[in-house]
Amino acid sequence: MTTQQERTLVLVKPDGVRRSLVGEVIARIERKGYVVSSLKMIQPDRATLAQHYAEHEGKPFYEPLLEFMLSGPVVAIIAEGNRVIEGFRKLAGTTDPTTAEPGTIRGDLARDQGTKVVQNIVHGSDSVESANREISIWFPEVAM
Ligand code: IDP
Ligand code: MG
Repeated sequence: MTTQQERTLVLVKPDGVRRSLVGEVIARIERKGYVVSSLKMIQPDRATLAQHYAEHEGKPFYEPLLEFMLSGPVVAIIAEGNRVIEGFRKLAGTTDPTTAEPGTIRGDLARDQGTKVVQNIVHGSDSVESANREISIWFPEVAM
């Protein structure tokens, strides 16, 4: 690789890890042609999650979201490729798994659980700025 490709931060959330969907998520990233360049399983602490979800502080689902994300390990992934930020968001599907398109991770693998927070298997950065910020939170050891 001669040029620095775009990077995104993907999390397999605790529901995805509990349901043994880590391999499924990675396979979809790789089959699309993106490259997994960093990978780790972590039990996140509250401070890390508060940083990661800072934009949602104060929203009704914020506390349930943090509780859910604290409920088990997550797998953090850096995926690389041209337009990977947009591309992974398309692979993931829309936030609500009930209406996420079949063929997407959320559309194929998740459904409404009747909980206060939507459990939807994955997180993916939504912009270059978010990706840089989130990669530095989850992978402080990886150089930007
Ligand atoms: P995204 O993950 O599709 O980017 P965001 O709006 O950034 O969606 O929300 C972060 C996460 O918070 C979602 O993935 C979902 O788990 C949860 N969430 C978002 N909106 C709601 C809601 O209206 N009710 C319950 N949970 C929500
Ligand atoms: Mg988001």
